[in-house]
Amino acid sequence: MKTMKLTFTLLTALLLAPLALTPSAVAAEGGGSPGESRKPNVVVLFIDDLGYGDIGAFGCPDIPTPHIDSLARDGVRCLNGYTLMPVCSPSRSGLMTGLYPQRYGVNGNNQRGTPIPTDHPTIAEFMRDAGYVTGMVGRWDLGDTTQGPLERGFLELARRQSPKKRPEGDPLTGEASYWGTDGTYLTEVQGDRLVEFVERNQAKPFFLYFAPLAVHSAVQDAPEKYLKRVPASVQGMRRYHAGTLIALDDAIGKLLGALRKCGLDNDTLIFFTGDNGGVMSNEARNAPYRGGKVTKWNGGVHEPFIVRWGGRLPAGKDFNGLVSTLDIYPTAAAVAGAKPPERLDGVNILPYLLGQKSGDPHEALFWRYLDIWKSTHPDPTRAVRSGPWRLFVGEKELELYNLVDDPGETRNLAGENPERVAALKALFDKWEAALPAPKETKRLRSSEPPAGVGWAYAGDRKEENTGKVK
Ligand SMILES: [Ca+2]
Repeated sequence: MKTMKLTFTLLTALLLAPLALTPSAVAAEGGGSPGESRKPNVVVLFIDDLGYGDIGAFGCPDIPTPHIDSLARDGVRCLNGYTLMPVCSPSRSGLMTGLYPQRYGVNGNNQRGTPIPTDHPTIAEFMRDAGYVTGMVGRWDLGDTTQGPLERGFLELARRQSPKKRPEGDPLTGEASYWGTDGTYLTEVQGDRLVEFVERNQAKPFFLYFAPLAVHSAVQDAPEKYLKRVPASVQGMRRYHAGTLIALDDAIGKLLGALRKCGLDNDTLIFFTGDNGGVMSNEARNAPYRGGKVTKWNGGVHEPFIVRWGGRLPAGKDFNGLVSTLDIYPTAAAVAGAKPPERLDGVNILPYLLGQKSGDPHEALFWRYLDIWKSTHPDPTRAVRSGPWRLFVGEKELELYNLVDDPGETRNLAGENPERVAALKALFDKWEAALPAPKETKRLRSSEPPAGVGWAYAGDRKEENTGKVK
């Protein structure tokens, strides 16, 4: 323990010195002796099917999201933040491992159930081993059936209180239900679980991962009380989508209230982003970008991305460099004051957000999405972004767009820029050459949080299950 503390103190001094520790940040480590720096908490809010243009702080004109907007007001708004895939499972997998999921054979939702590496710590395992209480509320949807959240690093896990399928849901897609069999609405329950976790663990450093079902289908489950708060001008499926998003904003408001009440605003680094673009058939808004969930276009992967750390990061600042959900792991490792695994694809973005480093954190970001054997998505996506440029490396043609001048990806400039195309294609080819060849795999199941009410705990910690959900 002494060695750990010494290591932590040294690493903290090295890693956090440039961040100018404020007096309020100096608190007891893990409730220990006063005068030591407390390890900051890390909270990751990873929203399902979130359109770039559906948050007020990112230009949404018609859905109120005041609590999420407050994160941007009090933190850094990253205007070029990206997720790893235009679909759920691989994006979640890559966030947890800090690796492009294609590195271990995950190229789409059809490879759901593929194991994540066993010789590489997940971000939850890493933070747990760095002395954090790790907690998760929400969807997992990655790894194989032996690699659930409690097996891969989370000590505390909110049970799944709603059925996995709506009784009247689409028989093919089996939309997940927001309604519990006991009449509870999932997003509200999840908001309460977030508060419970913060209050229970307020004296210790914690890592909290919130991966809500919202705003994934079935948005028509949104309760009337939220639909009443949707502006009258919002109609059709977007009305239900808006109600679902308003409920989510309230849940995040509950979490922020708990952090404030516990005096943790300046001891908590918060990431807010999404797993993939908004569902176009639900009338989600991905503007100004083209496409959305499952498409190859920028709207499928360009996400709202906010980083807030009270008293440390600037408030109300915009950052234009390329950032990725891959960066969450190494950034969390830096604030935990522990050495990250060597094999990570992201970077610690804090020096960039603080203005200590200039330029782009990434020379390029890459996508390969190959759910090609699914008749509804016949086009494989191979793409690279560098600076303002995004190149699609199609099997038949190359497409080049300048996202600053043409966010809607309407003008293919490949023909006019052969040298740029060649340079970007070389970057992509180099990245892809290091990946295993894609294999078509049988769609498998992932592990999911256990059903019931309340919390489940890792290992031999006490079990708590006060109800059953069918
Ligand atoms: Ca999703």
